[in-house]
Amino acid sequence: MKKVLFVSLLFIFLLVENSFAMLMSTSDLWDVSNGITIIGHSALADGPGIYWDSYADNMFGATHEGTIEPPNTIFADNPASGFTHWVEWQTPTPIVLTSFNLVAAHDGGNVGYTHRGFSEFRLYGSTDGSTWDNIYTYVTENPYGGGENYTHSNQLELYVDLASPVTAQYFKAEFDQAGVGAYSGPRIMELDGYGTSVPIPGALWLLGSGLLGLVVVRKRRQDR
Ligand SMILES: [Ca+2]
Ligand SMILES: [Ca+2]
Repeated sequence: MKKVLFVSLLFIFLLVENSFAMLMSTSDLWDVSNGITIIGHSALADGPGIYWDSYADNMFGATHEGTIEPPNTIFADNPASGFTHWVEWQTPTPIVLTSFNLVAAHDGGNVGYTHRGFSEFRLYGSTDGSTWDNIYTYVTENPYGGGENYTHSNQLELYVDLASPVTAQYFKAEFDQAGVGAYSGPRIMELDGYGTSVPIPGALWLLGSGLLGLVVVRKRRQDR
C-alpha cells in the first residue's frame, strides 16, 4: 500500500514538474463554456469590411465561423510599436487561480515576431474589478517560438504554475506589440486558466437546500 502511495506521489510529482506545456483547453475556468464575460478590450482587427474580423472571446474558447481565423484573437493593426493591447474578463464566481496556459503565434518566417507578435505579456487579477495586482509578467525572446505541444518556430506556449495561488474574479491580460505597421496586432490563440471555483454563498445555499430537498424526497419515498 505504501509502495503504491509512493509511486503515485512520484507520478504526480513528475507530472507537475513536466507540465510546462499544455494543450489548449475548452473546459478551463477562463473558457466561454464556463460562463466568463468579456468586460472590455482594446481595438481588434474587426469591423465591417475589415479582412480579419476578429473577436476577443476567440482566445477563451470561442470560435466565430466565417471569419479569417475563427479560433484566434487578432488585435488591431497599426498602433505605435510597444502599444499595449489588452482584454479584461470576469468569471461567474471568484476562482483560486493556480496555473495558466498561453498559446500565441506570430507570423514567423523571415518577418519574425514583428508581425502579430508581442514583446511582453502581463497578467493581472482583481477581486473587485478596480484594484489590480500583477500575477505574472513574461518578456518574450526575439524571435520566440517552439513549445512542446505547439512546436512551430512561430508559436509561443507558456504554461505557468503560480508560486502562490491567486483568488480573483476579474482578470486582465496585456500584450505589448512587438512590431509596427500592417500585421502588427498580436495573434493570441488561447489563454486558459486553471484552479478551483469559489462558490458564492447563494450557490452554497442552493446546493444545501437542493441536498435537503433530495433527502426529504427520499425520506417520503421510503415512508410510502
Ligand atoms: Ca480555453
Ligand atoms: Ca482560441
